[in-house]
Amino acid sequence: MGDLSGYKGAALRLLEKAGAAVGDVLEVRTPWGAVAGTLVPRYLYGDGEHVVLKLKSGYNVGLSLEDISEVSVSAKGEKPSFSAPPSPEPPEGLPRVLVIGTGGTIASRIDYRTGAVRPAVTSEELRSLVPELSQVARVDPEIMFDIMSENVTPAHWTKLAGRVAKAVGEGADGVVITHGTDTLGYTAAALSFALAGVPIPVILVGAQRSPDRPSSDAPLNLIAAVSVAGTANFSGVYVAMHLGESDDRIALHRGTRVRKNHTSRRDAFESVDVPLAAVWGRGGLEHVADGLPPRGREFEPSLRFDGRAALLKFYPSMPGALVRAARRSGAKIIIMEGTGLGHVSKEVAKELRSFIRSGGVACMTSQCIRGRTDLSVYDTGRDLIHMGVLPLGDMLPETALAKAMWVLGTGARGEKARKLMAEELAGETTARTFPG
Ligand code: DAS
Repeated sequence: MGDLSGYKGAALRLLEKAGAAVGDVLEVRTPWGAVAGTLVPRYLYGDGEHVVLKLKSGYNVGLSLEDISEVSVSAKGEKPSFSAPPSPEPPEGLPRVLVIGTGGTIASRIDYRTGAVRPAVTSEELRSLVPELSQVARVDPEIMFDIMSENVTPAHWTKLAGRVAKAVGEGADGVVITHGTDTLGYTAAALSFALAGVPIPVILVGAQRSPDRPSSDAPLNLIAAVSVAGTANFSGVYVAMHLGESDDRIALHRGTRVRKNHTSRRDAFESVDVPLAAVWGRGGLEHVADGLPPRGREFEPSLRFDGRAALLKFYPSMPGALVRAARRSGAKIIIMEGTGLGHVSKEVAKELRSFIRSGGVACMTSQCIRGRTDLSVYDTGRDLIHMGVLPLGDMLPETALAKAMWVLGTGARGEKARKLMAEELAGETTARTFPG
């Protein structure tokens, strides 16, 4: 009997009866027609009610036994397995780049035993996934977390910032952080504050399509990130992701001005109201914006984050109780995402007033995303100014939240925290909205 790893119960019996094994090409009859694909292993915690096939397109499909009338083997195959092919040692003299893994889909592969996406751990594995890396830098991989980025917290930011600061002390030429894309912008902003003045490039990178898909953006994003981290003559915190849909150019976005603006496109990330920091093509950096900080700056990082801040999006009919709830949950700074120039209803404004009176800091950003807040145009805005709400100009709401958590991490509260929120510290606000 062939290998049927992970299959159990009725699914196992059905596949045994058909003489199928993992790696075989099967044809499965369903009410909506025949489905052909390669049988992939189930993971340890999977049920006994499904058969999983990898389709020609690269997608996996789980078919419920209820929908299967017949299974036949159309071609025998080999069980898929992953083993790192030997790869040459990188040539001497290349820059040293620490690659920190945090999870997400980039630089990962499926562990068919558990079904989890497992990060590549050793240099060997990383190099075998993206062999070009060997030509670009001496890569030291290190897995710090293995989580989807929606589970990233300020505690993770503190650890990451600490590890980057240590890498600077160890003489790394650059650091790359692989990260899920969903909250990549938040982490980039957070690290921009904690690592303000960092003397080397720190490049965050993700992937919209996992490396086991032919259309994956992971390899090029990673090559660009490592190349820029190792060789760029500028420093600071940036995000490297596809510039367009085609697989040839990577955009470098400033850590405090970047946002994921599309759920699935490879070029989902955009710099908001600022020009790109740089563009990388297969031959190296093709364009670098003027004024980026050089390598080798003085560096006195403040690495700690305190998560007692909240980001609330205003909406028509928003109950004031939501502001009270944030306050009761311990928030010391509330970032509002107001409408238009930065407005909220009277009811919400009233709650913000009492939050401020109790010593809290209330800040206003705009859910328009582009443009800046201006609370002087309408009465509603002026009332907010009078009660002490701080307009944050064109600071992105997510950046404002990360900044608030960093400000609290420094120990600042009340007026001192408000002052820090108003000061430009890491390129989070611009004097003039780009392009005009
Ligand atoms: N859920 C996503 C995350 O970890 C997937 C990804 O982009 O890696 O942010």
